[in-house]
Amino acid sequence: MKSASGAQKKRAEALRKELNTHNHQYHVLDDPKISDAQYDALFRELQELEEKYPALKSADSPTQRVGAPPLQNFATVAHSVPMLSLANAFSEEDMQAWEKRIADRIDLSESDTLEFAAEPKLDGLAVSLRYEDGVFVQGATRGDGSQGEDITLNLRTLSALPLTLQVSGGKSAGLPKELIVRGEVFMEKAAFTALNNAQRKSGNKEFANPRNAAAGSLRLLDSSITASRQLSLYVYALGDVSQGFKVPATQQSMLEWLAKIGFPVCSETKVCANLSACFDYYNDIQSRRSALPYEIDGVVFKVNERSRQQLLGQVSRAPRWAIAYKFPAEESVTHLIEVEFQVGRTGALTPVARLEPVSVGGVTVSNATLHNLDEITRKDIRVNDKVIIRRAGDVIPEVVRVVLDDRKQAGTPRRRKIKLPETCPVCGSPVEHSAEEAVARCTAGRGCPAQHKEYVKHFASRRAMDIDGLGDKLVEQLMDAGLVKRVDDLFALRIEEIAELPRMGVKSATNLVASIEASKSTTFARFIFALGIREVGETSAENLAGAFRTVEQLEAADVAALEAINDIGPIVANNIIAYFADSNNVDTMRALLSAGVHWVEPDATSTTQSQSLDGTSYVLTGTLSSMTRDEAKRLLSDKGARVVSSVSAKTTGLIAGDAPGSKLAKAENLGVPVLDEAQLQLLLKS
Ligand code: JCF
Repeated sequence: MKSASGAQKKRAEALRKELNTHNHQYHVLDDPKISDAQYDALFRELQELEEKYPALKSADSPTQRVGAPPLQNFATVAHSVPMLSLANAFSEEDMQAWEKRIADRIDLSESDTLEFAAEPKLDGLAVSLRYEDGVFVQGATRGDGSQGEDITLNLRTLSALPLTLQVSGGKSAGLPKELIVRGEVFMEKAAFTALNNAQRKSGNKEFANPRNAAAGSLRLLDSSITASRQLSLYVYALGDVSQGFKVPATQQSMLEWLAKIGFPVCSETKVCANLSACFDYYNDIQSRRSALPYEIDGVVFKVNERSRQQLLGQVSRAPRWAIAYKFPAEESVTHLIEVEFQVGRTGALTPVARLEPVSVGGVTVSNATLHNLDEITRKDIRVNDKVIIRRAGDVIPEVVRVVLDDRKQAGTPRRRKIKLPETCPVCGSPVEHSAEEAVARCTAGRGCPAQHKEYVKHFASRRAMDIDGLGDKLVEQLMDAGLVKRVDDLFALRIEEIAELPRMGVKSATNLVASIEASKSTTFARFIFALGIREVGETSAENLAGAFRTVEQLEAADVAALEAINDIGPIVANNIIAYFADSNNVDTMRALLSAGVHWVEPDATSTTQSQSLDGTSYVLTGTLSSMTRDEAKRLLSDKGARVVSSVSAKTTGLIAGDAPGSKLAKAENLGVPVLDEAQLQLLLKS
């Protein structure tokens, strides 16, 4: 075999260095400097060189991230500095007690303050990473804290893990000879969903949660499978560091140093000046929990000064200087008492689990959605099962899975399979379950009281007629009392009759009548959306309102005319025809118009003037502070812009609010301009 020339050796080294830098730009800094294609070309060049001259291969080569031949078993790694776990706090009182224990031990003088470093507590797998002369040489799991498993080959496949560390200004002068860094390997929510979809399609076992998916992926003997999983990493602590190396004095400056030499560090870390600032941080993170791209189960607080950490030391396996302030659990176990079917606006039957009440994420839950029958079958859920309930953020609680082991327990109640009812549980009409659809439906249409009630709720809702103060509960009360039999009855309601309802009074009744009156002045698009035609959502309603100027024109349209409209296909076109073919619908619509529902016909001059964003397309990501994303979408559409959901090279701009998702990286990658909220405001004023 030929050996590589000096020039080839140099080239391989240069390629490795360049690829490692771009990898860091992309996966750690979220700031790619070259295109994917350029990266691939460099990667292939290195791969070819290494294949031709295997002697050029090195353990820190980016080509080694693709995985190595499978292992028989993992070797054991001894942690010379033990990997600690964390004590937990569950309340502000627990936190106050923790602070007091610290203050008692370090003798704070009057003027002394106790600073804390805060970071989200990631729900993943703790790892220890060893670097020698700036090169990654070994990685291990926590194991029991003093001994873990050698998972070096698996860790090498993580794109965010630096294979070589960066030092500005030459050689490894700025680095300790030996450096052990600790952190958490985790899977982002989006990667987890994608993985489970792929597992389902290929008939493989799905993972219960991102934590299990991350742990399962890291503990595979075949690292080429690990390479195919999208695992992320954040580092947060040090293990051994060579004698004599000066480690930064605080937790926060240590994290900054780790980031500087190439490690991924969570961008949410922050210094809190006192305990009250810690509580603010905790509350802020908790409120943004569901919008974060990864799962967290609390906040880790650490005494910021490392000298004080040393002074405090540890008890058994947990440091005195750190604590995990946990969020209330989002998952709980309870007993599934019964399954009932709820009838929605379109007649869809949704199975709902009646549960023994249980606290989930700090809220008592006694109902949870089971989505549809396919989901029930897939998860094999039966009445009397022990089930795991999940309530993430503000979403409706759902049944995640069955505790299967409980079925084997003697003395537990008999399980019963869940069957779809043959008739509607509300009106008794036949239920239809077509082969193409996951959902089963009541066939009675608005003749079914349940469907009708849901329709009135839709009519009053914010995106439809926007009747302020008329929520779901009040609609139920009005309909149960017989005051509203059809939507147009809303416009004939009198203050006295509303005031009679439970929990209402003259004042709230007066307000309600005023907002019903105010809702009469609407837009054609909202009116069309409020009619509740099957599958005519807000966007279709807007397109229809733009294409037809009056109700009469819309009513008279045939399938061809409807299908000519942007985003209206044959199914929706037929739904519209069917809607106007039903005389009940037409009567109701006429009654609404006679009751005074109206809108201003857009005139030709104002449209041309306001369509300044015609022909542009925007994507929204993250949280805006001055308006909701829906409002931003409407304001942009009003100016003629198209608001789409994913970034492509053709996108005019990405509008990024707080905590933007992966769309930001994609936009930057494609060179799509990124606008912040202030720039959005300017755009809307233009
Ligand atoms: O995010 C975590 N799961 C996490 C775990 C963060 C930390 O800063 C930790 C930790 C476990 C031990 N720090 C220590 C000392």
